[in-house]
Amino acid sequence: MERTLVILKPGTLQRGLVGEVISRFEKRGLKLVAMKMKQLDQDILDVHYAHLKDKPFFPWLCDGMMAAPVILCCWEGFEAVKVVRAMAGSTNARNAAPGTIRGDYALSAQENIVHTSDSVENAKVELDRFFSPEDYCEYPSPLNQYLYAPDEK
Ligand code: IDP
Ligand code: MG
Repeated sequence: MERTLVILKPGTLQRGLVGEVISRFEKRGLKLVAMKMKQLDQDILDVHYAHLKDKPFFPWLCDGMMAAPVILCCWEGFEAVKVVRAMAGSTNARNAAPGTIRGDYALSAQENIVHTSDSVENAKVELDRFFSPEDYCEYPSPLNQYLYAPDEK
């Protein structure tokens, strides 16, 4: 099973949407295997958002990401990276389809509720950035027989 990183951004906590957003992933059938609350700082954001360092909005993005703690989640499932990414919707929430998280809860290109890993390779790098091996919890998944066909692992 694949694993992907979701960050519930500070706005999700500030707006009281943490439970709503987490419940979407739970209801879809994804398995929560690691979770923690963390105050991000500039050093980790310089790495996490290195691809945006030269953008004019980079300082505002970082201010928003440090305005309150974030909730870091690792979700597991068959092809979880693309499934979770599709659930988030377009980066600019005004372009995000209704039914996606951003399309239902946000109106901004910056303040867009969640971060989701964009590829399997980046998911591994990002999970290692925020989680240690001992942060992951092992527990049974008895519902998998109802969620997946035998070849979907
Ligand atoms: P993603 O979060 O959908 O993967 P990225 O391009 O990786 O999108 O951008 C990371 C974050 O930077 C976005 O989630 C958003 O918060 C912010 N961002 C991206 N593009 C813009 C923009 O044009 N204006 C303001 N903020 C932006
Ligand atoms: Mg991205």
